[in-house]
This record gives sequence, structure tokens and C-alpha cells, in this order.
Amino acid sequence: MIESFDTVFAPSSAIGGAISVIRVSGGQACAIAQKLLDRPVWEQPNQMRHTRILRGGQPVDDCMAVFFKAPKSYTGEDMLELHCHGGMTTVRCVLAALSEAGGVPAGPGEFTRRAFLNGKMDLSQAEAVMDVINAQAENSLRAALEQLSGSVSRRIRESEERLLNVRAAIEAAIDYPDEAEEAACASLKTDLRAAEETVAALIEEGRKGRILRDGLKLVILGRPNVGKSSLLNALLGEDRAIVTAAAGTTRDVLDERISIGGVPVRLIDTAGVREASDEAERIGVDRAKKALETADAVLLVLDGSMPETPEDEALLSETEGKTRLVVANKSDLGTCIPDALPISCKTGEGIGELVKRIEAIAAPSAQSTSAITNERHLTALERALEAIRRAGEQTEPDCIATELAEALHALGSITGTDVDAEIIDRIFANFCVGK
Ligand SMILES: Nc1nc2c(ncn2[C@@H]2O[C@H](COP(=O)(O)OP(=O)(O)OP(=O)(O)O)[C@@H](O)[C@H]2O)c(=O)[nH]1
Ligand SMILES: [Mg+2]
Repeated sequence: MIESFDTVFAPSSAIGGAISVIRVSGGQACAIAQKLLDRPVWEQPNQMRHTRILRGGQPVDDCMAVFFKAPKSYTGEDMLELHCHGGMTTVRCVLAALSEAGGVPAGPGEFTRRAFLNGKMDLSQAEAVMDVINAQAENSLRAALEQLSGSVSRRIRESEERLLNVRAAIEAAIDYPDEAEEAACASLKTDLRAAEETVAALIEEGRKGRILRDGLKLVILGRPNVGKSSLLNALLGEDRAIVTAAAGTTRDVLDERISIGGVPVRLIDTAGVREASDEAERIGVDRAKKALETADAVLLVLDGSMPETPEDEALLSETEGKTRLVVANKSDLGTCIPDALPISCKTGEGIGELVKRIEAIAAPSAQSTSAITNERHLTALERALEAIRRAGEQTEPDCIATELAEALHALGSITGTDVDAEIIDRIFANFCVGK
């Protein structure tokens, strides 16, 4: 268990590169630097200097080092950053020297956790740090950087302020019931509606934002042997899925990522849908149907070289309400289905046009200026919205106040002003060590 007063250290770059960055943060960072370095880098904060690292008086590395004086550092504490040679042995020796000098190995996300606890960033910004690292497409990266700069916090604060106005009016009505005029009550309803609209708009944006972060889930569906796996491979540009002439080749769900128009797309190849002949295939078909339930869009594949079958028609009607693209594959063998986009995985015909149509579906997310990309934030906003709506239905000031408190609590959990320690632990447990 790491204590907040411990001075922690960790390698912050992947070991094995040319240079390894090792970070140290905490009240003892300066004392540790004094023990380990043969140049007083702590005397000139923010300046990178050449120095040697000593362990038991013996040099273990020749490195560049920089000292950051609290509170002007990433964590808000005194920090030392060592840019050492990247070899395993060097890093191991430097880490051992830091430990002997009183440092404690940092857990995952310890530096960012400290930055949050010391008020250098709020919780949504801290979460954005990992989103930047994990961004799968250019637009996702842009959204994560926006969030890192505090865009989520600003939008949440707007909603919070609206609710705080309502709460002030309600408290006045509770304290001085005789003076609570009808006009004041009416303006309260207006404020409540404005708060509801702000939060609802954030949720709507957030749905698009989630796609930027997690990818547009595009499920490739169709009866057996129409060429779903061939299409997955064609879109990926590699032989990822097994393709055979036998119907019922794909059993499990395959989940592959590509970037189309700057938006991450999750391509999900599924088992051909039919009355399954054996247990494994039946499970595969169930999984295909489950994938369909959570799909953002469907890519329905038909075999264009023959007329539609009853199975095709069933799938067409099942996916009617979904955002969908219908393709008639095997156009090299003929085109019997006029309404679908003709493609051929064999010759590549129509694949470019298909990519354009996928891009058109993904485009609204690409242009999204969404502040919210995080599932946790979205869930909290939905909780807040429900509470605001319930508040709007109440007439008793006390009941309205209770719902408002619930809504404010939900919003506060996003920025971290009102959040359980357990949630904070869970968030940072997903970070990498050294970040
Ligand atoms: N001529 C032609 N054959 C194709 C085309 N696309 C796929 N095929 C063939 O169709 C057969 C089935 O292809 P798959 O990609 O395995 O079909 P699938 O829909 O994934 O099949 P299941 O996994 O069994 O549901 C294979 O023999 C492919 O070579 C195409 O555009 N033209
Ligand atoms: Mg297949």
C-alpha cells in the first residue's frame, strides 16, 4: 500500500528503447536527488542538466536530469525526471538506487492520481490522460486532448451552475414559504428545463463521442457462405479470418479495428445466420445475434450471384430499424439483387465505394465536437438527467431539493468533486505504471 506521503518512482517509458525516462515524485524527491546525482540539478528547477547517477558512490549511469519544484510539476509535488540510457541493466540499477535512497515503487497511475489529488487536474482530465495514450484514430486523439484541456469540466460546470441556481431558489422557498411567489416558481421550472436541455445535449453528443473513443461497432451479418469473412479481410487488407468454400466456417465473433475517415471502426465478423446443425455453430449464431443488438451499424452481406433467399429476407427485415448498409457480394459471378451495392471480395470491385459509405456513417462522429467520450461520464449524465426530470415532476420543495442533490452528486462524480474513493481507485487501476 503506497501512502500519500511516500516519494514514489517508476519508469515512464517502455524499457528497451534508447532512452528510459524514470520519474520520482514526493516530498523526498530533492533529498533523493541530492543523494544520487553528482550535479545540483535541484538548484535550477525546470532545466535539464547532464549529470551522473551514483549508487553506493559508484556511477550507474550518465544521464540528463530535470527537477520540478512543487507545485509547478505534473503531480504538484517535487519531481525529478531522469533520462537514462535505455538498457535493462541501467534501468534496474537506477531503480535499485532510488529504492535504496528511500523511494517507493509507484503503482499504476500513481503520478496522475497525485496530480488529481493535488488539484492539478480534475478527474475527467485525469481520465483523458489514458484516452490520449490509447487513442485509436486521429479524431479520437483530438477529443481526448480536448478533454485533457478541461472541456468536459467546463460543460459540466455550466449544468452544475444552472442546478445550483434552482437549488438556491428552492432553499429560499423552504426557508420562507410565505414569500415564495408563483413567479419565482415559474422561473424555477424554466431553470430546471434549461438544465435538463444542457444535460440532454451533452448525452446526445456523448453517444457520438463514445464512438470516437471506442470505435463505431459495425457488425458484418449474413447467411452462411455469402462472403462475410472475405469482406472483413478485404476491408482490413489482410487475411485475418478463415475463408473456405464450406458454409458455416466462422463460428466465433471476430473483432478487428481499422480507422476510416479518422474514426475508429470495429469490424465484427460473425457466424452465418441459419438453423445451426451443431452445438458450436448454434452458439456462434447466438453470438452473431447478440452482436447485432449492440451494433452501431450493420453491414448486411447478400450473395449477389443468386436471388435473395428466405434467410436473406428474414435478416433484411430484422435489421430494418438499424443504420445499415446492404451489399451484394460476388458481383464477379453476376448481379441478381439490384437494390444492394454490388461488390466483389474476389476482384475488389465496389470495395472503395463501400468504404466511402462506411465513412459517411462514421462522419457525424468525426465532426463531433463532443466533450464527452467516456462511458462513465455518460452513465453519470444519464443519472443526472433522470434526477432532473424527476425534480421537474415534483411540487414539494423538499422533494425537488432531494432530486437536485442527486443530480448534483452525479455531475460531481464526473469531475471528481463528489466521488467515492473506490471509484477513484478503479479508474487509476487501469492506468499504466509511470503515468
Ligand atoms: N467468386 C467469388 N467468391 C467469393 C467472393 N467472396 C467470397 N467468395 C467465396 O465464398 C466462399 C465463402 O466465403 P467466406 O468469406 O468464408 O463466407 P462467410 O460468409 O464468412 O461464410 P461463413 O463463415 O460460413 O458464414 C469462399 O469460397 C470464398 O472464396 C467473391 O466476391 N467472389
Ligand atoms: Mg465467415
